[in-house]
Amino acid sequence: MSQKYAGLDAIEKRCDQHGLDIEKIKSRLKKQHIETPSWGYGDSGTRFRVFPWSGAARTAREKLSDAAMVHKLTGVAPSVALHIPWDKVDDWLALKSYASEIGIELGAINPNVFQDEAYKFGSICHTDAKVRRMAVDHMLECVDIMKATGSRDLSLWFADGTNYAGQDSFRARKARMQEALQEVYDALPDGTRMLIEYKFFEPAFYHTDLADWGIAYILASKFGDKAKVLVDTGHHAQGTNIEHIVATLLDEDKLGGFHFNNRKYADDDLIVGTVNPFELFCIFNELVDAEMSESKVAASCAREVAYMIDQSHNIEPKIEAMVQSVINCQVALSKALLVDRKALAKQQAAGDVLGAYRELNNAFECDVRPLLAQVREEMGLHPEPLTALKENKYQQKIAEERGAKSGSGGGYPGA
Ligand code: PSV
Ligand code: MN
Repeated sequence: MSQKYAGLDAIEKRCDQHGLDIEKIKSRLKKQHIETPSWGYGDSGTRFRVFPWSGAARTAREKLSDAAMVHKLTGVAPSVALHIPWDKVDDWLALKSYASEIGIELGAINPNVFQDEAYKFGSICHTDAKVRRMAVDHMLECVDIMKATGSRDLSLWFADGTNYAGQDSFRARKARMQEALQEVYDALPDGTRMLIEYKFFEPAFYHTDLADWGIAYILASKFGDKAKVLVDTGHHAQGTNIEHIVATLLDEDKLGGFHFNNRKYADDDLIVGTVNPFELFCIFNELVDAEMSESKVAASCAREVAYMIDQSHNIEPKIEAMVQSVINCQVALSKALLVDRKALAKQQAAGDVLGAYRELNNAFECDVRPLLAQVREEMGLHPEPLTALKENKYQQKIAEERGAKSGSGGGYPGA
């Protein structure tokens, strides 16, 4: 007999009053898919210090095992993104079957073209054709890895940029970037996609070649349907309206995926939805709106979006942080599903500025925790994933087995 969670009545009442189908909402929540990143399970830090965490994953298999635990607890994190070469193994098929044994899948493949000595002045935008060749070859190797792992998405981010005006020619760099990416695009097997991520600064401080969604969109449009834009929520200037970007890309069939995280200032590794939960809700609201929309283009684009977390936790317990991240995405989706879209459209058409705002905000203010507990119970899970994590002692077990590395100066995860 299924238990009814305290507070679920309020949600049921809202659904009744607003003509929302609670069974449909629950079934959408059960289908949510949040991909976690392998690099979120290993030790990482800032350039000032890496604080070791007892139990941090040291190998690709350990990262998969941690990701499998996050999925076991939440039920909605069934795949793991890999970064190459951080997660490179000799036998991809063996890794793939290990993943499936522990109940997960290998997800997006992220080529790393920012850590080699050769990339000091860039990778695919470098003036030296030999360096560009090296970067393209690495991406082509990643396309081969995708064939072995069965991954759908090649997720691309470039650290390319300059630090001073005049350091290089913007247009020449743009041409080099386009030529390199075209070669990779042409190698993509059917059914796979290239996700083009942008970031307005860091590590370059004067200009970044792929700085914003406009540049990513231009490239993706030139290549074709398999090329889409990836929105990393932490990669915008303060105040940028991310939900507007999301809506625009959905409408153009060019939104490919997300890297979720949050930030107060400039770094982007905080847990998604912690600094600005309203922004995350507004992003999910656009996605749900597109999924339900009469526009076939936006609806089908929304259904194919890859929802990924991109966070390297520096001081947080890593598994707990990832479970919390997944929960925050569940909360945002639940609230977006509770928006009364018909009533909202009416308020918009009537020009009722604040009525429309309140219509949206009423969904944001719902306490969705009982709904999520109910959904989890129906999925055969513990209603509180963080309690289940504490109870199952997984973190103690890996701390004992793996121990802690000694700390070191900073660096990227996996460095
Ligand atoms: C860069 O800041 C980024 O967001 C890219 O997605 C990388 O692949 C990832 O972080 C890890 O460095
Ligand atoms: Mn990212």
